[in-house]
Amino acid sequence: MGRCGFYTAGTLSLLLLVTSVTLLVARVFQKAVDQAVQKNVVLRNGTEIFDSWEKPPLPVYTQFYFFNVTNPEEILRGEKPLLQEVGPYTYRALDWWATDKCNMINGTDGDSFHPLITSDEVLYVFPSDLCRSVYITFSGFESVQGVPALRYKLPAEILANTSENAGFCLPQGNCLGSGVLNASICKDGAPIIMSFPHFYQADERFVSAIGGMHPNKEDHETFVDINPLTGIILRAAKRFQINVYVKKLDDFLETGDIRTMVFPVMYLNESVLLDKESASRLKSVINTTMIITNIPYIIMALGVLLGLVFTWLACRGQGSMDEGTADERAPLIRT
Ligand SMILES: *[C@@H]1O[C@H](CO)[C@@H](O)[C@H](O)[C@H]1NC(C)=O
Ligand SMILES: *[C@@H]1O[C@H](CO)[C@@H](O)[C@H](O)[C@H]1NC(C)=O
Ligand SMILES: *[C@@H]1O[C@H](CO)[C@@H](O)[C@H](O)[C@H]1NC(C)=O
Ligand SMILES: *[C@@H]1O[C@H](CO)[C@@H](O)[C@H](O)[C@H]1NC(C)=O
Ligand SMILES: *[C@@H]1O[C@H](CO)[C@@H](O)[C@H](O)[C@H]1NC(C)=O
Ligand SMILES: CC(=O)N[C@H]1CO[C@H](CO)[C@@H](O)[C@@H]1O
Repeated sequence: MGRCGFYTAGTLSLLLLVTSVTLLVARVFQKAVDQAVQKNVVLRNGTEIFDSWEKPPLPVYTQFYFFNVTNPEEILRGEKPLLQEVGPYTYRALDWWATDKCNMINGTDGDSFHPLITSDEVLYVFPSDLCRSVYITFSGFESVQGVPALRYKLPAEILANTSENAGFCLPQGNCLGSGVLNASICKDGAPIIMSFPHFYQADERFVSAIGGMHPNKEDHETFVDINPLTGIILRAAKRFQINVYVKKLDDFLETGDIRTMVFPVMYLNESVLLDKESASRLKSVINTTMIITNIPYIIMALGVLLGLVFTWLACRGQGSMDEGTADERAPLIRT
């Protein structure tokens, strides 16, 4: 009986260890999970996730901030404008915009962000308000309502005065500087200049030309927190500012003295945040996949445990065998 258990434990332990290593090397469970995620999370009509995302559970809020001019007469006389931020005026974005196309949060429909995102990826999006496609890059790990997320940000290079962006300077060669984009070409010729709020990440001269600009990362950067397993957006804030290009027109007495400048009109912040109920649903999906991908380690742990039993049996067997011979020797001596 001891001998049988001894060999069973040894063999089983070896088998389990070999199995677990094989499973790990072949990434069997990892692949199965990845496949299941791809099949179920990618939005196709009929899957549960499609139903929930078709009527988006995450409300998109748009907050508008306007700049109140506090010294209009002085501006006309050529002085530096002093602006005061007023707001926010908050709207549910889907009630506000006529079409979904106006939302950068287009990513939530699974088009822009695929499942199984890794941190070295660069993701592309097309915010229609900017009239150009942009990319976001990984910046750090976050947790949204307990759900793990990768934070992606719009890098400063997007609006920087670089050779890659030279093609956006219209007319050709007429670059305005870092942090501003002449969007006139896609705004029916209106002198619209896009930037980040308060000229965040723009050349200092844009900030200092206007009184009341206080750019800061916390309030004015654009970011999105994505769950890497599912590609679902957990939290996001898209923030940009609309400015008009004001030009000194010598021919008009009224505006003859006004400065030439990029004049802020308003900025907005479109934001979403995963609600608690969706978070707990997502957490249970993530936990299930975690357990499944850890099955090889569980098998390995069992193998190690049995190996310990085997060793223990082996050592004890050695001891009892010595005792046995001693016992056997004893009567021999007696006879
Ligand atoms: C999804 O499929 C159902 C029938 O299978 C159809 O009635 C519905 O219009 C489809 N929805 C979309 C958004 O394609
Ligand atoms: C804007 O500024 C004017 C003074 O220039 C002031 O009377 C008005 O109340 C301000 N509006 C808001 C919304 O703060
Ligand atoms: C933009 O960059 C180019 C080349 O680096 C430079 O010559 C030009 O002065 C810059 N323009 C502005 C407005 O900063
Ligand atoms: C912005 O671009 C338009 C053409 O799209 C051009 O006519 C205009 O002069 C540009 N504005 C500035 C300030 O460079
Ligand atoms: C939107 O951004 C503004 C500043 O730009 C900030 O004060 C506000 O809290 C943000 N709203 C949300 C919901 O993140
Ligand atoms: C749901 C939604 O907003 N879909 C839009 C995403 O963006 C593409 C263009 O990039 C539009 O064609 C879709 O209608």
